[in-house]
Amino acid sequence: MLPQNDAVRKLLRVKPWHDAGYRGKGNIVILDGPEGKPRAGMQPYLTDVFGTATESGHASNVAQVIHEFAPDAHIYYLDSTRNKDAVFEWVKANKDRLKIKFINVSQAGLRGMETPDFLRYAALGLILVCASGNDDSEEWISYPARYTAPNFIAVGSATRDGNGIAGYSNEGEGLDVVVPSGVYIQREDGYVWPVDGTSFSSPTVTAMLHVYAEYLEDAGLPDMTPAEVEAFAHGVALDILTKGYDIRSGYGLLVMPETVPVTIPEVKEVPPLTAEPKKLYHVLSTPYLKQDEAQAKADALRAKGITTYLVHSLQFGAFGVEGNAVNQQNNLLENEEVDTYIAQY
Ligand SMILES: [Ca+2]
Repeated sequence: MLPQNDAVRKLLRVKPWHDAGYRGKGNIVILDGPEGKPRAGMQPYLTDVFGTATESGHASNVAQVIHEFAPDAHIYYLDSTRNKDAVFEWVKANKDRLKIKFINVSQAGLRGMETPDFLRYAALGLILVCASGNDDSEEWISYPARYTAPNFIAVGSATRDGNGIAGYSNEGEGLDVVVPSGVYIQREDGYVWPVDGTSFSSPTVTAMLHVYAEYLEDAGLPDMTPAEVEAFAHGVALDILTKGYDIRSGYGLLVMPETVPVTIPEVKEVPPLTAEPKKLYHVLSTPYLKQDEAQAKADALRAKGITTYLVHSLQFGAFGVEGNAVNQQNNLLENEEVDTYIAQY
């Protein structure tokens, strides 16, 4: 990630989620034009699925913007302007294997023309995060962003400070949220520059929603339906401009929830209870330990023949006081026999 984007990551409250370990692991699809060749350094996270990219350009830039907000995500890029049916069939055949939830569409029908080709992706249950278009329209947003199914999240461009709307950003009914464009990306020779346009607001939103979905999965919570994703985006957005929904900013500036919600962490590899569990079970609570330090402590206990649960808690405040930690851990193990804890604060 580029330090030049620290300010926008802070504005959109993405940083605490990254710090808590939610950096967007998983897969995202982008449907874009022909210019999606990975630049040097992008190969680890960007796959040109059909190998048809002609050069590095618009689609490569979109992928870099996603990477700035979801650095652990892998991006599958397809040129949806050619071989449309083959592209669709690939997505249909691979979406479950790759657990694809979100598709970024930084494309817009010319002058508000319809783009029905994207409807079939929505019919698969996928969520298409779409740029509202750069026609400076004050009356309509472009398709596919304009489609009314909840599967289409329409994204416009806010100004850098998040308080206004960029002049070019299409405004109209159906606009869901805005975020700034002007995200910095890097060319192969090291040159860093900002990319402007709703094409580069949409991937920011794609990445943020993907990070939230990663959190839900990690917490063992159910996937959001398209309607729930839309409701989440509307609910978490900061209202700007005129009070309430307005066609310039939609529901407002999309930000992440202010804090990472507290959940009871999942305990992995619970061994079967043995005849005398009472003195065998230890729990290492490690809210502020580095993962490798916690692992070393757990290994040391195990080396002594003590069965040890290692509980990684990235949720801030989950174990505010020691007594709380004990209660939490009893609950999470559903085992009142646990009587020894090592808690680090
Ligand atoms: Ca408003």
